[in-house]
Amino acid sequence: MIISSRFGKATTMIAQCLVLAFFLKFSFINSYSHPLDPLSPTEINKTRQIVQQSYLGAIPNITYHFVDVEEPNKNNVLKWLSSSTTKQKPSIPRQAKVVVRAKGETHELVVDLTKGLIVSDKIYKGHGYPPFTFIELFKASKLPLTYPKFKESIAKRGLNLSEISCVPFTIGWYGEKITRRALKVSCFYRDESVNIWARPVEGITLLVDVDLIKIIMYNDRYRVPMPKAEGTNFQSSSKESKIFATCNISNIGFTIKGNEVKWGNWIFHVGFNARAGMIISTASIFDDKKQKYRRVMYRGHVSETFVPYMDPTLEWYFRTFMDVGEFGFGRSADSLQPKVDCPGNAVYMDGFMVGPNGEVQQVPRAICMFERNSGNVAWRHMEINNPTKLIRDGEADITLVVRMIATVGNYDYILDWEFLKSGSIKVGVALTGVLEMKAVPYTHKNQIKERVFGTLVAENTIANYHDHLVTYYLDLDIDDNANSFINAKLQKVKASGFGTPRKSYWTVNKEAVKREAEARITLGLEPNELLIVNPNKMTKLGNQVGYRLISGQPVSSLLDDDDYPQRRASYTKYQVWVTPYNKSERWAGGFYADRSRGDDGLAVWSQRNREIENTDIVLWHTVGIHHVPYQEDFPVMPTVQGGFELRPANFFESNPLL
Ligand SMILES: *[C@@H]1O[C@H](CO)[C@@H](O)[C@H](O)[C@H]1NC(C)=O
Ligand SMILES: *[C@@H]1O[C@H](CO)[C@@H](O)[C@H](O)[C@H]1NC(C)=O
Ligand SMILES: *[C@@H]1O[C@H](CO)[C@@H](O)[C@H](O)[C@H]1NC(C)=O
Ligand SMILES: *[C@@H]1O[C@H](CO)[C@@H](O)[C@H](O)[C@H]1NC(C)=O
Ligand SMILES: *[C@@H]1O[C@H](CO)[C@@H](O)[C@H](O)[C@H]1NC(C)=O
Ligand SMILES: [Cu+2]
Repeated sequence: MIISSRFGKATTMIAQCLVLAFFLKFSFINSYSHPLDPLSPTEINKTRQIVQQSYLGAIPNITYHFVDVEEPNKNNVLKWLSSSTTKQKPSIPRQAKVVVRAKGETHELVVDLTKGLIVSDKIYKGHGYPPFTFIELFKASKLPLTYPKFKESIAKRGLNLSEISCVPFTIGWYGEKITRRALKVSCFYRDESVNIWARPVEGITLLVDVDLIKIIMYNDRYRVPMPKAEGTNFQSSSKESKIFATCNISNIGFTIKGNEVKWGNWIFHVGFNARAGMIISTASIFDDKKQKYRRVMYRGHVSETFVPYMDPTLEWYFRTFMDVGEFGFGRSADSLQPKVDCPGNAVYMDGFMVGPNGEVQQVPRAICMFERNSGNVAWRHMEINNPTKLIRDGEADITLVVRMIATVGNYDYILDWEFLKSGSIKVGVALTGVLEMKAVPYTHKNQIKERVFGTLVAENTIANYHDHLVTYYLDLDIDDNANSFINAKLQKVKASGFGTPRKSYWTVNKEAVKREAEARITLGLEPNELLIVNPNKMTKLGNQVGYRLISGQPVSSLLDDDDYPQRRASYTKYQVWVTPYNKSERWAGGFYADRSRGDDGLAVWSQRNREIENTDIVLWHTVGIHHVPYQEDFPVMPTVQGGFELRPANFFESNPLL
């Protein structure tokens, strides 16, 4: 417990904290299970065992690229959840989806953990590859250090080879007929700085064939001065006043049973996998008036993240990352630092996934959960128009936050799901970390005569322009599966025939969207309200029950439709899509994102133009920023906040807070 004693009150503060902590009613019960639970360490071990005992085990050096719980049949999960006794619960086979590579082929397996068998084994023949294992990434990053031409390049630059760190980058797809699993490796200079990104060894391109673990192309085109180390460090010596105070822990409390969380009027399930990271499932809210839990969301998680850099030169053009599919937010999940990443009252969950050889990898404190007194007002009012007394009332906005942080190379994505007692869910994406920087000869802006692709943020350092487009998968089920999507347009009407001097007003035209094509929405062009409603359920007053998407600042990719990275991430042209539910359609950029060609993914599925009215539908929403760097983003950038809100819209009979 770290409490500042600057005010000489340390003892009393400790006493208060203990008293408050006593009221914190959270508890863990580990034995509980839920069909959407992530695979436990034991289950990951067992998966490996089953695979190794099959014919695959006889193949030397098979590598594990993905292991997750095989998505169970949704209707069975819902039946399982709604049955009160074990007898009534449908049996849901506990199965793992496994992607391994053996003899240069990608195998997709379904492993039944109860039967102890591989129940499905397919070789994937399409384009694209699963993410690299961390051993492959590690080996690729070490190759330059023993490569004679690279050593020569480093010596020519007068740099010390033992101070070089190299980082592997995925390379996208640029129309090649045949692709290999390959990475480009960029190298950086530490030498008195921990901020490697600030000191790139510019001008070198180095291509690694990952199956061969071999450099297959090397090009040293130009030399520029190494940016200086001074001013690049981001570590701070003093932590005082940089952490959350332990007090005040509020006393409402929450319960965690296995992976299921109960807080306020909410109940939901928190999962984790290597790809999406944190996954929120089966979220329902208790309706006081109806005295029952009502369904809001079946599953929600990050689906893909597109980060294209805007520098078309030889050493940079390929940097057009799809962080979720190529690396994985779960695999990039960092252990949360108590009181820095999450406040003192947070509780933590570990994450588990598979390592390159099928072993269990644990991320301690991958997810945190905490109650937050946001300092906001949940509602308030003062009424002066009562003859006898003035009335003033209100409520503080106390919320529950579930958080993880993915550090994908240079960037840190802080991903929040915040539950409000008003029924809102706020999804937060905050960006911090270090910019990707390019070394240049210039120390002042007035020296720059050629085209550059970013901002001069330090001497000899340009931070290149780029986007962060984070796409969410939101399988909302408002009161049941059968839902419709409404793009309610606000339209101006001429006011005539009313006998008043008003000339105009606006009204709302609500119409359910019939098919996928009309559900591709560019936000910000016209005022509109986006709703997911249940057309079969009305409030007592006859309004369709629903939830509304309140988007953040609209952002979409500005690249040409036929530019290669854009073809792979074509779903980023619209901020909103709606598709009918299909359990295998979850990854907006396609499952095999590495070197993908855009032939799988949201934009392709939506081309079928299926009906989406009064059926089980999924909402996709992209948030993010066009990142124009500024000097303040150097050497490490202050967090930029973004996100969106899902807010009840005629879901309750009246304000649920009262
Ligand atoms: C998984 O297997 C490894 C090696 O076989 C063992 O050391 C570890 O304890 C196992 N973990 C669990 C949770 O079963
Ligand atoms: C398997 O890996 C070992 C050790 O990394 C290596 O010596 C061996 O050549 C590999 N075998 C094949 C068939 O790739
Ligand atoms: C290079 O770096 C290593 C360790 O980082 C150091 O021991 C060595 O003295 C350096 N060599 C030169 C020539 O500066
Ligand atoms: C904690 O909250 C209680 C009640 O809201 C208040 O009386 C107390 O002063 C707070 N303590 C600290 C250290 O902020
Ligand atoms: C579900 O999606 C996959 C992938 O897009 C597709 O192949 C399959 O036909 C779809 N199933 C249904 C029932 O539409
Ligand atoms: Cu950025």
